[in-house]
Amino acid sequence: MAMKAVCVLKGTGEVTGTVYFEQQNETSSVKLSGEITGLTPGKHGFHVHAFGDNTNGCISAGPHFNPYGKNHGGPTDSDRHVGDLGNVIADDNGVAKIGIEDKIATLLGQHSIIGRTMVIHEKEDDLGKGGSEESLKTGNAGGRLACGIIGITQ
Ligand SMILES: [Cu+2]
Ligand SMILES: [Zn+2]
Repeated sequence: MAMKAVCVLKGTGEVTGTVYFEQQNETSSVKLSGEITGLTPGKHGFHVHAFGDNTNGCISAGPHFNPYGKNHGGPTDSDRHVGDLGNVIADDNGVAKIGIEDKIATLLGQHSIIGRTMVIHEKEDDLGKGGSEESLKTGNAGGRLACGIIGITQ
């Protein structure tokens, strides 16, 4: 059974975006598409955070979604949070086009990312390679520019 989801990113500044998710079945990867605008050019950390809670802004989304108790890493690492989708890259106009295929994050089953929060960060995610404790938790990606709750769509 295919599943589709969508997330509208908003924050306190100019950064906005829409992210679309699609997954064919339990064993297939999830495909993300869409666009984020208003960014500074370059890389920005992009994660699924644990809670679908934006009551106090993006900070209420909590830490990276990590149901298996792993360290922070990059999308291709085996030691990574389920929510670790790496970086998106904004062009000179501050626009990041999203084209991600991920094998770990899923829209289906017990550890689905639906109902959790997608966050776009101020800085580049070091993918756990920063050589510090913080790198293994957050990737030193800095502040949360915009976020939105991942919801089911048709
Ligand atoms: Cu994050
Ligand atoms: Zn992480």
